[in-house]
Amino acid sequence: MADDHLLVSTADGITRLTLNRPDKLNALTRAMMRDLEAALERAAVSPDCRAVVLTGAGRAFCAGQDLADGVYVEGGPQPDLGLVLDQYNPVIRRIRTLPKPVVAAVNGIAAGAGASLALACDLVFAARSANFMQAFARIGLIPDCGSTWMLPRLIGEARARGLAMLAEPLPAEKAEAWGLIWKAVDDDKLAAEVDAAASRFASGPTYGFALQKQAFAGAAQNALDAQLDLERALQSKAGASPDYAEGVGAFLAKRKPSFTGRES
Ligand code: LHQ
Repeated sequence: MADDHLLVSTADGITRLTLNRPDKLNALTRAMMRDLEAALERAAVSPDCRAVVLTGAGRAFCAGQDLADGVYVEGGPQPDLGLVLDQYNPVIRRIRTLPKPVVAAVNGIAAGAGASLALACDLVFAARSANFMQAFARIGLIPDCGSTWMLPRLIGEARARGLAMLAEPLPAEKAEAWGLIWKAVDDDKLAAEVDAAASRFASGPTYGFALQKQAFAGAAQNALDAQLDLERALQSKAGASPDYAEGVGAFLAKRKPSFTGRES
């Protein structure tokens, strides 16, 4: 990669993506978003990747859009931020539809689009010292990158509106208590906890996880009746996978399953 604003490495079935502009709290430039999307595309199809971890270098997870990266003109007509979102939205969609689990390791402040990026992940671990901030209102914007969709679903309308309109930092422990994230952990335990989860995913039923993501995506729009049909269709696929045969076989034989993660 020409630039080191995004560190990418894959080992032991886990692709690690590290936002790497620590001096700017990993604020997102358009070049970073382009590289992040490309890295996610590779992770989606690479047989070497069965789980993705997204984190930030230094003291922050991500401070959102880099406000010095051509998104503001002093005194002049303002650029069309919709065009910027043309680069962000594919990343959010890619995370949500990635056929592998994506784990966010929120090591410090996650603000604006940085918070949205974390919340788009399947499982969010955060260091106890980290905060989530819907910073958008501080600069006259609305929450984007999926936050207006995710927040009310995760924590309800009242809290979603409070976070968005007051734009105050929400400490990781409260984020966990509210159900915004999976888990707040001691700062010095974050890496180990995330590694343990990612390793578990990397040796898990990858295809089944992909189907789970499809089921949850469907549930966001379906009534129960339609969701039951969707579950039936997806479960038929899961049940035809070698990992189902392996899982049940291992259970009955009282041994540890060895999942390939494959569809067939
Ligand atoms: C930054 C940033 C930053 C540039 C810290 N940009 N440099 C927007 C537009 C377009 C379309 C897509 O959608 C979006 C969505 C968004 O993400 S809007 C929200 C953008 N983010 C923000 O408004 C947050 C701005 N940052 C902050 O409020 C603070 O930095 C927080 C509260 C995150 C952290 O505060 P501190 O711990 O006090 O750190 P700091 O402010 O001193 O920042 C450290 C450095 O990072 C500093 O640079 P410098 O060269 O002075 O040391 C900041 O300028 C830089 N930085 N965020 N978003």
